[in-house]
Amino acid sequence: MRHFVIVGILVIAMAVLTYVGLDAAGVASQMHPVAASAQAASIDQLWNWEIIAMSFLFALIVVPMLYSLIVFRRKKGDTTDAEHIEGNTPLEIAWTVGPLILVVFFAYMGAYSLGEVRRADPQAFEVKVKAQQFTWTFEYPEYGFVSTELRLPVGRQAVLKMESVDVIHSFWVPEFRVKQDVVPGRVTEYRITPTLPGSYKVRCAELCGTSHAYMESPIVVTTQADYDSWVAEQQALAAAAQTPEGQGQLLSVKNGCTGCHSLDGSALTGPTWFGMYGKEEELADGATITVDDEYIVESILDPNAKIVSGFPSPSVMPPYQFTDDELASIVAYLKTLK
Ligand code: HEC
Ligand SMILES: [Cu+2]
Repeated sequence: MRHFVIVGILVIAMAVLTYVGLDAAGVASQMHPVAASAQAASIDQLWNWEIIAMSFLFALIVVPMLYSLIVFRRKKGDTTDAEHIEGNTPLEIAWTVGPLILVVFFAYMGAYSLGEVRRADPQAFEVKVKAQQFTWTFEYPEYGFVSTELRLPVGRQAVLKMESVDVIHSFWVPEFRVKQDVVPGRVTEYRITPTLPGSYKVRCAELCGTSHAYMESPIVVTTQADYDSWVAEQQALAAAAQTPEGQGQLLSVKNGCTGCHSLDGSALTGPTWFGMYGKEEELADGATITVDDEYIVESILDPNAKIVSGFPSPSVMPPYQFTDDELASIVAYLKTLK
């Protein structure tokens, strides 16, 4: 009996020490980035309960093992056999009922946080998300524009209706905690209520091809006022799409081009569009061409026809299909980028 009391006390002490140690090492709190959504709360709470259970189970195994190793060590000269034990009913009941309670508790906690994460706000506004190798695009049907970054006002639930045009992707913003697959041929739903203004990133969390690692887009959470002025800006941009240049700009945003091609000279997955038109371009095979209408059209319809020097072959750019009108407006738009 004395041994049980000592081991019991040691187990509790060890469990507390383990939990405090893990917490100080940042496992319970800092392993996650800052929580930036209402949905994060119940997930972080579940995580915390799991760390507590882990600390206790760790102590429950390690303490009796070490205690037995030290206290019940064979004495010098003792050659007798150990005591023969034939089952122990109370012990068997305990190790069946204990884990059962634990599993039921976590099943309840899991179901509870799933319910919290999925809870629909009738006031939620919709954003259509399109995933494709290797970009995200965000359509705001309420306002009629498309964007390569996702802007959300703080404190309002957004419901993302997500579709993939090619393979399986996964929408993951670590600060929001929730993660959801995007599957071709069906629409998946993702509900989020941002609570903390700031800049985050959506990362694709499902290996989806060669440039999977670069499949990330900005997420910006702002106050309602900043959000409203951004919406007005985007709407003005969409209105400007009446001209061929504007139409070309809209097409390139809508088709995810600007996820790979920067407009300001910076390097993304593809060559920058800044100053591209009319420039002498070196190709992977050593030839040099001048970027003109014909070359641009060919690059869009058949990216593998000519690979720009320094980029992998076959090209990571998918082939596109456009009408002649659309191609002309994309060319017109590219001419303006200098
Ligand atoms: C997944 C990333 C990706 C997407 C999306 C993408 N591209 Fe590209 N693009 C590339 C890469 C990489 C290259 C360079 C390799 C090559 O020549 O194919 C390239 C090359 C080009 C070139 C030739 C550039 C030069 O400097 O010679 C043009 C023009 C072009 N893309 C237009 C487009 C248009 C228009 C769209 C959208 C309709 C688009 N791209 C979408 C990655 C992409
Ligand atoms: Cu992906």
